[in-house]
Amino acid sequence: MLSLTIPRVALRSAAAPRQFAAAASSASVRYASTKTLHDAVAEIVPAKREQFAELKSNYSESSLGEVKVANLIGGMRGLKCMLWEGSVLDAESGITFHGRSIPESQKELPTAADIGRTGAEILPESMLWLLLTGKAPTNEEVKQLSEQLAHAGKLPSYLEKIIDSFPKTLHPMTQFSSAVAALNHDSKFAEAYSRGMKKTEFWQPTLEDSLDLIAKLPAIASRIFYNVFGKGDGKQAIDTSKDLIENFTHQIGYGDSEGLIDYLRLYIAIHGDHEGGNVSAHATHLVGSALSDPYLSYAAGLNGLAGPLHGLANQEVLGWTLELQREVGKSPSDKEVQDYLWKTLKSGRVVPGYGHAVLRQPDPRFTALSKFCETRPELREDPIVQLVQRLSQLAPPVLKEHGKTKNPFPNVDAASGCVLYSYGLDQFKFYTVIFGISRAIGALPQLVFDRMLGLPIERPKSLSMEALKKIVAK
Ligand code: FAM
Repeated sequence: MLSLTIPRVALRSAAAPRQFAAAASSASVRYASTKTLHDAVAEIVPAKREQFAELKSNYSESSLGEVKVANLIGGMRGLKCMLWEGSVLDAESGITFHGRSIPESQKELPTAADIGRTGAEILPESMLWLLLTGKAPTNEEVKQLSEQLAHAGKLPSYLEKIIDSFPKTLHPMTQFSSAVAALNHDSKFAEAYSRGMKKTEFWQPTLEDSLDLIAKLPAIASRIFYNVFGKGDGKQAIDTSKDLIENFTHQIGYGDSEGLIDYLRLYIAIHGDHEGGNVSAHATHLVGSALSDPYLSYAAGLNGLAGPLHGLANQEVLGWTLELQREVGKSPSDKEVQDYLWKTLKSGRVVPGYGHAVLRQPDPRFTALSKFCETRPELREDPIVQLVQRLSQLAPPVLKEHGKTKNPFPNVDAASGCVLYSYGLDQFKFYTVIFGISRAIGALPQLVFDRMLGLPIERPKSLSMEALKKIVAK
């Protein structure tokens, strides 16, 4: 297996023990004036540990609020009980990645054009670097990371055989999580753990596995895509001069769509992290807390992402929007759209793409994708994209009047799948797999932080209703 993270030259010995230096890959590219991602992460380890030690020794007994019965029976909403470094979600202003909003990240992070490719959107590789280090990378650092990922993107033949053996009728998300779990066959973390590696060094093979997995996700996804939908090159060819998403888009047979390539870069970059409490991030973190390797941990996250209230929503939104279009035609009146919204609600269904467990304003990720649509003539004229924009105006008043959801505004899924559809990527069942490529760049960095800080196994306390009653009746 390729080692992604180890620079060819001059590793600080405290940060990278001998066995990792020895594993340095000939594929790993080093630019004279740049550091590798491994170097950049190693640099922040002492400060992160110091910050953690200070919190632990000075504030362990400080309260972050009380736990109410409503928290226990209400999906733990609002309970501050998890450490998550990469991003913080504010109910009003939305997500920030190490303090940067989406527009700020778009200004600061290197784009495809910055590394000599075509495209104006954030490269997911840049976001990955930011999430892991808290700093924006230089253009050279991202170029190097992009090349390292490309070099490690090829699938081992045992995995190709496993993927090819799945029935075509198996949902692509089930195939995706199974294939990801199977990669633990090659886990550097599992191997190092069984050799008795010191706890303080756990973060290193975790980083190595995480980058290996991120590098391979596009090829896993596109092999599934080829097997199920018969589109793409079938071989998951990788051109090391292309970035992660350009290669992926070629692999699934849409490589000539410059608009889709740039859309997917933005999509993957901004879907990556949404703090720790969402199901996919939390599941990855929870399973990882048992020191399961990154492949097993992220497979758990993907299984959560496959739920209709979480990642599957983008598939649901498109199905629902097309149903709406079929019922009311391509140029419906406002009243026809509103009636359809009411019909959905009265039948006891949710309006997919609306509402959020934390956000109380329109999702800034939705806003970023909408802005992308405004910049592209091919999307501005597209009937589905136009319908998505109209819905974002018409649905909130209906949902407010309906009176149930705490957030009547669009979330990211209200737009994400519809834009894919407009670009001709109309295999709905694949949409959550694309989300799954993205979530890895947020959930896996946290596993690295978990192990850098030596976080313990998660074990919250549960209570039966009987036990609960005894406590509250006192
Ligand atoms: N349409 C109709 N009813 C809705 C609704 C919607 N879009 N969103 C919430 N509600 C209902 C909800 O079902 C609940 O009803 P009950 O009391 O009968 O159970 C009530 O409003 C209160 O829910 P809430 O507190 O506002 O939301 P939750 O935190 O329980 O749930 C979501 C959050 C996202 C699961 C919920 O808003 C929903 O089901 N939305 C539609 C599905 C969707 O778009 N999911 C994607 C979320 C996205 F951000 C992601 O994870 N990818």
